[in-house]
Amino acid sequence: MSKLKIALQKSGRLSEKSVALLEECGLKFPNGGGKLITESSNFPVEILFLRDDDIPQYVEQNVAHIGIIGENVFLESQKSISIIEKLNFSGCRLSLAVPKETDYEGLNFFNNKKIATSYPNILGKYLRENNISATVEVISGSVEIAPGIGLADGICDIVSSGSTLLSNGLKEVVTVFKSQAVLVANQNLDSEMQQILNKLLFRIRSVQKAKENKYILLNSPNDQLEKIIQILPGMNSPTILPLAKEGWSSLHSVIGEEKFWDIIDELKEAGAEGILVVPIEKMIL
Ligand code: PRT
Ligand code: ZN
Repeated sequence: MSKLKIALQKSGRLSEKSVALLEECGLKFPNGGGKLITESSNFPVEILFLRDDDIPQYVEQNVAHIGIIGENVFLESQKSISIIEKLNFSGCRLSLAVPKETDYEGLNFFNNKKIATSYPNILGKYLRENNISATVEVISGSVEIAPGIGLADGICDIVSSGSTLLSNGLKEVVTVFKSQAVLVANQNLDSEMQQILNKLLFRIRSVQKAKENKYILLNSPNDQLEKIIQILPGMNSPTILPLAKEGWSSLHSVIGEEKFWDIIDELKEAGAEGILVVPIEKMIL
């Protein structure tokens, strides 16, 4: 049987989480060994470990059928491949930054200035769309030192915590693009590969959905049940079980974790007690 070839970053910010995602989908792999190609023992996939920048090309050429990369790398590559799922990890932003003492009043600052970046395509498009005429200096690494050594007036680079900018005396002034890890695929997969991909995608979505939601259990006086059910954002009707204690019930439901923090006080005010919020491992929809 043929195998779906998945390209993952060999070593870097995406590597661990990419492998972890496949493992959460139940795929087993032989441990480590620094191999460049490995097969799952219980799912028809083969993993190719590559530099992230090479993945779009491999996927376009069908050497790998799918891959996990940052959306920034996807956009910059301009390859004919498709994003099939956003993966909610390795979030970051591509931002413009200038030396912190710069008197920056708006995007027009960059007119007739030099900007150093490893993302000339994304930046070029952004500048065109905003009618800014700047010179783009393409460099492949350590972009943040460019202003300090007189190569450029500003930079356009990936930022996550912001500490790299800070320690190089720069300040972030514009977010050009928000990025996260994405699953990309070749646009002409044959039906056998598409079938394996669909099976994998179903598992990925179940894992993702589970991460976004929590299982909530609480105790409620019976005369408050109606009110508490109204407070809970209902994705489906909650389970209600009688408690041994007369006049009380236990209520079980699934809610988005973020929503939970918004409604916790309301729940308590309505008389809910013994509230438990527990993680969900898989959520099949
Ligand atoms: O060797 P290979 O080419 O495979 O790896 P790489 O060095 O090109 O990429 P890598 O591993 O650094 O990043 C892979 C992907 O992770 C990127 O394409 C982004 O989608 C995502 N990502 C998330 C980041 C960051 N966060 C990040 N902080 N990529 C890079 N950075 C760098 C940034 O370039 C800057 O130098 O970290 C620095 C800024 O970080 P803060 O936290 O100081 O703001
Ligand atoms: Zn890279």
